[in-house]
Amino acid sequence: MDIQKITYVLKAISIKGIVRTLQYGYSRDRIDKKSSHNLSDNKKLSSGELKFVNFIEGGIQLNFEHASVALIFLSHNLIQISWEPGKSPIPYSIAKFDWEPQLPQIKSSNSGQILICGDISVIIDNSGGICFQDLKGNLLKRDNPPIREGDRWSLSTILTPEEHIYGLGERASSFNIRPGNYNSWNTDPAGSYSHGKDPLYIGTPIYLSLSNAGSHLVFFENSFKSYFQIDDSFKASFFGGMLRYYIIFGSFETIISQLAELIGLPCMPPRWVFGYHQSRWGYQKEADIREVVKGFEEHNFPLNAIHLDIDYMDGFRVFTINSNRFPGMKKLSSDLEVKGIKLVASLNPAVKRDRKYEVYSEGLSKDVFCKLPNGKILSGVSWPGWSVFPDFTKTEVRKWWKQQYQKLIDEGISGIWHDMNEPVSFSAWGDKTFPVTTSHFMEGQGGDHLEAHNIYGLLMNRAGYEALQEYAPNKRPWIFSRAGWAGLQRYAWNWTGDVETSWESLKQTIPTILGLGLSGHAFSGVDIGGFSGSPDAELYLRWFQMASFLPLFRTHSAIGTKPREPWVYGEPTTSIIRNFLQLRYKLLPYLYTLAWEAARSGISPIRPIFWENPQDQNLWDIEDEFLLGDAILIAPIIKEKEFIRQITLPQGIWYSFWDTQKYIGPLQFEVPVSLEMIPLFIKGGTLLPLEEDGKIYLHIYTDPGSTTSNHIYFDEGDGYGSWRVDNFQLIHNQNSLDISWTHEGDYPFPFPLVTVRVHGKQLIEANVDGSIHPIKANTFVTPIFKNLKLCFEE
Ligand code: MIG
Repeated sequence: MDIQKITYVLKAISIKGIVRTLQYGYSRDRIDKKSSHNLSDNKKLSSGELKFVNFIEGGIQLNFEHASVALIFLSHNLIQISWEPGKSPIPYSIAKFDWEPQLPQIKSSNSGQILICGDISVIIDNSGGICFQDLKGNLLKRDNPPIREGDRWSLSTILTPEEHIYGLGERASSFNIRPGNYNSWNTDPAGSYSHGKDPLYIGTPIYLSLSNAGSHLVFFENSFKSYFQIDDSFKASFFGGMLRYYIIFGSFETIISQLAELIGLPCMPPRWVFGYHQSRWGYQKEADIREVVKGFEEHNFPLNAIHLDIDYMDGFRVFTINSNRFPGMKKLSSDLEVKGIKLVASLNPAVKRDRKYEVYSEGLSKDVFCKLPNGKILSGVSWPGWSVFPDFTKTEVRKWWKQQYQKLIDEGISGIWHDMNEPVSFSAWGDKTFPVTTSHFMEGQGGDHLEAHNIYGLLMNRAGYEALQEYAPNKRPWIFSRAGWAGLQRYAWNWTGDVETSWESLKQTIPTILGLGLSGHAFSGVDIGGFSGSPDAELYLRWFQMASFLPLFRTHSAIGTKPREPWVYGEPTTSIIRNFLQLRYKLLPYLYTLAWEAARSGISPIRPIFWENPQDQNLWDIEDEFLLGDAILIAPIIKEKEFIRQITLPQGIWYSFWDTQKYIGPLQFEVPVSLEMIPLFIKGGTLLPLEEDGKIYLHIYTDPGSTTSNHIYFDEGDGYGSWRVDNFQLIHNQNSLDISWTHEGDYPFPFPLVTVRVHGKQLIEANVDGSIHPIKANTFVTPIFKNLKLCFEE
């Protein structure tokens, strides 16, 4: 623990608080001692002898001596497998139930059952082993017969030597998580974390496999505490519940969009969210906020949001505002609104035990809090001291919790930040969460914390999302959350929590966010500069440069760290940061279009480099670069004093953003870098919209011989009014380029003129809908057009 960390921990926790964490640890252990979660006398059982076979809609059901399995094709490349016995999951994550019935061809033989649907054939042998093949007989996946031990299922899948595994939610590991051992048990690492820490806040049991056989994705719909051992095989073990999992085969686009069909699409955020956010645990009062805003104005730095950490509350009582520190929240929010700056407020699930506090007393009378098996309300420790916690697994509780947000919305709060929802109860030792025996309502089915823990945050977000929908009906809800599970993307973004301030954690950001994206969590971000410490100018700058290309673009830091407004480092840092801020704002039309695409397909704006060419194994381990959409490749600087950077480019033409230098991939090479920049490459064939000073620039990067299409999405920036999508088709010839421009939707094109700029060729003639336009420096200005022909120098 470094000095800074100790200071902030001490500042944050009083002596009384420390005593409480001792008391809590003691009481949690005592409660859990009585629990029956004891494995010792359970035998390992496999499914046993096959008894009989049933044909069911879309698939087959096999009854074995000790278990049964139902295998159903939900679509021709999405298969649901459910092994019983075991409690069925409440389908909190599931967005689609009415799949069009599939009619797989089924062949039974003495050695097993074969199902063929679309391009997939599945073979279930008589001991419960399942093989997946393509129609050519290539093996895609092989699951051993699962094993049951007491209430616990485990399943092992054989991996091929070259197979790479990605995802499992939020992981501080290498991007390829094989080999490794991982837990799914949402956890606050407390203080800060860096590479190797496990588990973290979001342990989504979704992974992507990439091998010579192609790619597939697996989602275990089982929220129980679980762990995954990945080496020669992928072994998944669950502390309870039936063993239900889904497998999706196909290309990345197919896999991710099918996943999104199953667990829901991310919601379309308001446009301001893509601007810059400033936050700090330690902006204590209104004057601090106004001061920060003034700083942004004085330094000519754009700003779209300020975040209020827990200090805005009255004694950490959730849904209250401290009236000494924030005597006029409404006035503050409306003053900021005029400047285009939104307020985002932090919320924790813990409710202070204080009879005079309405949320607590009302909650008591409505019976909303989690209870222990003896019927008493569970008390835990959080920022407000002894606290109780809503049981979000009950519809009426979510409804009650939802109603609380109205107070904040009435004060002009635009966005919500959900923290501590793993959930956390501070404890001097052991697991910093509820006793595992805590009883949850589980929509009437009843269940313990082993089952409810991982979905606690998901359901808190659901309540919050529904609150914003209801109380700010003309705005699009925007929440970001520290914890979550499969389905979180429907309600909230996330961020990577309390990352340590270090070069190592800067480096970790890329694999962590890529893994989140492949687990369904399309929109993430990181505390710029790291949470726990005080970065020097170089580390802050490099972190800032990387985050300029992440969905959530926010500086945040722990209490007790040095000030970290983006100008505090002075020159040259301040000017470089301003340039990156400006670049981010230029990219808004592109970012917003990616958000719209994500909201239709589930595909994260942040993608691994192998997305470009899954066949190229040299890309499978690249974790120091990422793609923003399919047009921009970012190679952030993640090492101290690095001025030469090794770059890997996938196949195709790539142009350096800074000087239009052309590269032909696949290629590995070195480029010199300076503090002023990080390497950025634009893919040939792209039409990249950049917005600057109220004008739009269409940057065209040529790729002779190809046909490409690009979209730009526009709307009011919030709400549910009209929209438009501009579609550009580009036919790139050797010395000319034909562009046709069509659009859908009623929203008027927001610019009177467009500036077209060509990269990679010398422009000699621009024919816009039949008339020739004057050209200067490879650039010309035109109103909206239908057809454009560009002619280049030979
Ligand atoms: O126990 O609200 O991850 O961003 O500043 C720490 C105070 C609670 C953890 C969050 C962090 C936030 C801090 N919170």
